[in-house]
Amino acid sequence: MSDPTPLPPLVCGIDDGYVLPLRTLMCSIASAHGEAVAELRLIVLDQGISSAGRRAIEHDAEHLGLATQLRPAPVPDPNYPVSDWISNAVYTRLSIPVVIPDETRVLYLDADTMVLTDLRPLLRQPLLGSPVGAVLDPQNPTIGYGIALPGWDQLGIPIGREYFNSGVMVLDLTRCRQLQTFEKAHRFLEEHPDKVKFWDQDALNFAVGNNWRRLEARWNTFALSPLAAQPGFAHYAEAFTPLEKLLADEETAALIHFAGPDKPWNDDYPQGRLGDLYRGFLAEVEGL
Ligand SMILES: [Mn+2]
Repeated sequence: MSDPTPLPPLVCGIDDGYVLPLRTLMCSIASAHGEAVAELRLIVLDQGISSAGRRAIEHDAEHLGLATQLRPAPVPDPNYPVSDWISNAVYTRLSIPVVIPDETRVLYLDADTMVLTDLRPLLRQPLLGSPVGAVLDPQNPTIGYGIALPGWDQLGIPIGREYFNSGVMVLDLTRCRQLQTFEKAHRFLEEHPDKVKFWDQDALNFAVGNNWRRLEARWNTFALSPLAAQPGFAHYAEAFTPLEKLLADEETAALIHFAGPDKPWNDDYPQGRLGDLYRGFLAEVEGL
């Protein structure tokens, strides 16, 4: 017998530039769940998606049998720091408690992820009172030994504290509201824009402190093998998260995260198993 309790929704947040990755992620979700896709719900935080983009998402949702709702998200504060390949849309996830006041728990997924197995165990993962469940960031696992939260010493954060990746998060929104987690993240970005390296992720780690539930690495496994094969690749966190283990994690991953500037929907993405898998879902989108 399956659990009759309705599952919390999945949540993504995108601007118009990420419509195709989102549709590819939706394909991977449908493929990983078979008929159980009918138990899932997806809420898309709409950060200025074009009407053609919205139509495409709704069309795919219907064909995949994935109940999908688009909700307008407020424009992030234009003064929040952005850099490199990252647009202001990275802060869309910080509007979750405001745009989704009607849920007590959600699973947030970045649009640069690919789902390979059933997400239902993750949707039901107990957080034991923590506001956030997440996976240790494989490239910046601890404060002071990577480049995350560069102002950590002035902010009073102890060296060596563990740091999570914000691309996959189970959020207990009731706890977040009690602890004012998102308010603290916003205040951090307003007060300390000079101490931000990883955008929303630094802000959420600052706000949450050490009070986050550690999830298994398979729920947010970075696609590192295609990058590790490139000349000039360096892994700075070897002492905490050995590269050999991270590469082995790809074999058992439930969810692959294409973090960083190299994206598998671009033609220059390195060849390999993960890129091939992604391109399979991309081709499926074109056929829907
Ligand atoms: Mn990401």
